[in-house]
Amino acid sequence: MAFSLFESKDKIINALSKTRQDLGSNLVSLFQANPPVDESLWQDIEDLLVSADVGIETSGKLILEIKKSVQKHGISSSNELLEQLKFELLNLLKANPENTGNKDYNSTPFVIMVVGVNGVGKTTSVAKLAAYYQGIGKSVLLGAGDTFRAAAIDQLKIWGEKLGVDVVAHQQGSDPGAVAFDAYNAAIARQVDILIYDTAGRLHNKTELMEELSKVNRVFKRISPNASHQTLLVIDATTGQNGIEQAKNFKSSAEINAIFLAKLDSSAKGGVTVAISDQLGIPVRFVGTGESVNDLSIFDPEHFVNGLFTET
Ligand SMILES: Nc1nc2c(ncn2[C@@H]2O[C@H](COP(=O)(O)OP(=O)(O)OP(=O)(O)O)[C@@H](O)[C@H]2O)c(=O)[nH]1
Ligand SMILES: [Mg+2]
Repeated sequence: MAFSLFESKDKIINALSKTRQDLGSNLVSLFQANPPVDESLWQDIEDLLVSADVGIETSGKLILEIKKSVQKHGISSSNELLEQLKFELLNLLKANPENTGNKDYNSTPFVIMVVGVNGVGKTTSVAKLAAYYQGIGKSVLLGAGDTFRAAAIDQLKIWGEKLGVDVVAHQQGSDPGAVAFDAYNAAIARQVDILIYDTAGRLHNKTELMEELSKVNRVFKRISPNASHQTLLVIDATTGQNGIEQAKNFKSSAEINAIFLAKLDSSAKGGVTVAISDQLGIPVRFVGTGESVNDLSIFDPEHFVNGLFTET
């Protein structure tokens, strides 16, 4: 599997089709009508941004920046305004430098713990990440940390078989910390590059479940105190602004290093990506672009902004 498969511009552009229909096309139509630059235009732009889940705060910030450029550069044509909007969107997406980077691992085995609320796409994303890392020549091991349901363990094992990746799993109902301990030690013994550890879906307001994540993290830390691991939060793009709330809550009880934005292809609320970048200070690293194992794209701000407005 080629590395470039996951950097494909087309994947992001295709996955943005619903958001583009709702946001990009409406913005383009708005500007094509060549409206006077007045309060009612700003309001229309803001309404469109908010309806695509860019969020009130982030939309307000964008409008303010465009207004500043309008004053500074004397912009008056609709075309220039649209270009300025794209520029400001890109600025927000790039504000977090790691959004553009591809630095993933600095210790071996590098542990990626995948967390998030129920049904957001964690286990599928674990499989996609395994395929991605295999594709760039890394050896991968999976840890079945969702011991809550037997089906969850089986689901991961099936992916493991398909990908030819081993899965460290215990019985249903066993301690996720013990799975973490065994999986990490196995990864060390086998000199595996990347250990991807799946977790059970949890509501961010359930304190004891959030505490369980810290416990698992402590297991990894205890085995290898100096290693810097990654906790990757999966957000379901179809939940829009609700995903921001989830992330804020996860962030308050766990150190989240990166975001995997799943189901962008099913969402008309892809504008939430801009809000995530602006409001959370956590880089969006990966985007889920479909249900198959290859439907992963490395997040690229330029491709994203481009894909919001055009199909090519
Ligand atoms: N369209 C689309 N569907 C996705 C994507 N990622 C995951 N899914 C689907 O979302 C559903 C839930 O996926 P899972 O990976 O089981 O989600 P989970 O977070 O592990 O769920 P729990 O373990 O029950 O909390 C499945 O039907 C997946 O096929 C994506 O990027 N695009
Ligand atoms: Mg799961």
